[in-house]
Amino acid sequence: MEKYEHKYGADQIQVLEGLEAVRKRPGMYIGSVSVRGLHHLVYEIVDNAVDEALAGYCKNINVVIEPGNIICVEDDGRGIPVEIHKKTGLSAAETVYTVLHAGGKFGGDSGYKVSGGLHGVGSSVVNALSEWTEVTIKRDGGIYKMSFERGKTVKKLEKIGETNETGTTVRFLADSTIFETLEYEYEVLENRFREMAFLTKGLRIKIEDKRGEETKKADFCFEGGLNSFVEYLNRNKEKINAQPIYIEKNKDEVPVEIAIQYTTAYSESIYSFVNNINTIEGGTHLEGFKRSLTKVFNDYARGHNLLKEKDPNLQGEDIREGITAVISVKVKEPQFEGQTKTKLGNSEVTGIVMSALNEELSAFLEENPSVAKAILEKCVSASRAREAARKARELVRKKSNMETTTLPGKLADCSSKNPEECEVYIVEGDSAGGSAKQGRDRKFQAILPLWGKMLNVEKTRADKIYGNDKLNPVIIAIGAGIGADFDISKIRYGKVIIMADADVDGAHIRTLLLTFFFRYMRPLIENGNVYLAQPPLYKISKKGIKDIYCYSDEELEEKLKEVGRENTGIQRYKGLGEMNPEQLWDTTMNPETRILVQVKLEDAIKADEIFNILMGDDVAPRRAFIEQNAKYVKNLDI
Ligand code: 28F
Repeated sequence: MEKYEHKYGADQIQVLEGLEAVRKRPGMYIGSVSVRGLHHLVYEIVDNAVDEALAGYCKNINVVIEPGNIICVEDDGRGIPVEIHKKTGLSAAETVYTVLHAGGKFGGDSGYKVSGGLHGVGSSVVNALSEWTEVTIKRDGGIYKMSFERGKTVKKLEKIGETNETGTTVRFLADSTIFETLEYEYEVLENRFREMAFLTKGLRIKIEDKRGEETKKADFCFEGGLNSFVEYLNRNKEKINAQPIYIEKNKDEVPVEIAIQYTTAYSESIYSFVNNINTIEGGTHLEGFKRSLTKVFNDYARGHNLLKEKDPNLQGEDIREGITAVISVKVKEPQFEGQTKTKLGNSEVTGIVMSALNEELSAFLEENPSVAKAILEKCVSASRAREAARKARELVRKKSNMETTTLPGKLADCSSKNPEECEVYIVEGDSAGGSAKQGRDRKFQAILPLWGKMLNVEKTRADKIYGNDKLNPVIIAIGAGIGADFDISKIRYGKVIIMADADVDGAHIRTLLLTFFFRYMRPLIENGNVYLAQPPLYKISKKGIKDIYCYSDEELEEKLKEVGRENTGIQRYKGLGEMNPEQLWDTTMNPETRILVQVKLEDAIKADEIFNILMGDDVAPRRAFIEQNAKYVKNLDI
């Protein structure tokens, strides 16, 4: 730290160079300059307010998206300190907003136990990447204000009034010369703040979107913490234990909070957080959770004769079938690993989570024998299904060994064997499949037609997936296995493209296939290999001009204005089958002209929920979801 201060000291020029580095390589600090990076700016500021809440001083955070995509975040914490900082010669507040890593600099004994985000370095990054920033602080009886442009101080901190309240308010406009878009997505922010409120028991976070004619708003405050989180995740599911199992414990100064509730579903939904950051890649805390869960349930089952002596132990996956759980730990010096730096590496955390859960979960099971029995019955039946699945899988393997490289009969493969350039179109219906086969470039494009009713994996246990005659061709064509066996390095095509009609049936098959990929080949989605083809909705034909294809109603209107409506033919395509091979190539398959939508996994929690709603048993939430989202159905982003 000494060295650091020496280097930057009071030298303003160096400070500016620091922020200049952020502007030169914004991706290094916020991941990207897409809408994702834009949202990151808001999270950085809100994280600081949440840190103040974790320190025990802030109860309310208000976020407003103002017209013009200005963000305003307000908290009722202590207010950022305003006195002059000895080393920099600047006020502490200005230092926080202009010196890169300033947060860490004060980190040691500022009363901040742990911190999310970039550990407090966020403020100066947001400042550097904003056209302007305004910070207002209420503290020590006064109201103080300062402002910046692109990270540079344009108005020093000055006292502008008196108050006996405390808190910090930050307003900023992201820099349009840096970000691809300034358009915040309300739903994405709302989701993140709901999650943050679940993770910080008792903290109230409000969000308001004042950009449109109608203000959208939400108000989140959960006294139940993770208990509320799990109840929310399971709100549309059939529960096995009515109340989540809730554990809150401090072990070796690491706060551990866990909530568990079993449902009758077949999937497992476990979400883990470290310092409020979603650890998508898991890590040592998740490892500890899984190990303890397996041990405690096996011990209980043996102790209570639910497993006989000759029975093998239940496996982890048996015990996790139908589980919904959230794990949150707060770690002082987290080490993040993995591709996206969302995997906890601190080895001591495994044991900490294990010992917390071992004690509390076994006590819970002893006190609630009927719940324990209901859960274990489900685990035992999951273990039988797993055994059946293993047999089914071996059968499939044996078969495919005998037939060695036999690809599905319906697959028209491409001649190239280089996965990087190869694509497979999964096409609904034989007639569209026929056109696609004739229209394709057979060097790198393969066609797999599907027909008949696709299996809904959301309502099916794993043993029925293996050997299913609708899914098997898809599995074998892709060539990388499924479930725990899935190996992304073996995929035969770099692009797996779902091509379905732009109607309700097409949407259905698309969702069925996406559900299957999400549950059984998730890395394929995570790795960005799954695409949706976008066939045109209309063709405009007019003498003397080339046919024009339109992919939406808006585009049709626009193009009709350009060419005029007189003597103009408009064809509405009802299905892919109506297009001849050449048209299909021109509009949907030619890499030069086609539109492909890459399926992205922005938010696995949301995606899990959507698939469950769309494909699960409960009808009412499905109808509500479809009604709410009808206008988006064409581009279902998960
Ligand atoms: C809308 C965004 O950023 N809120 C914040 C505080 C409070 C303190 C603080 C912040 C100590 C010296 C680094 C107050 N009193 N909302 C926010 N509230 N930062 S950010 O301290 C900053 C560190 O510089 C604070 C006593 N200790 C800490």
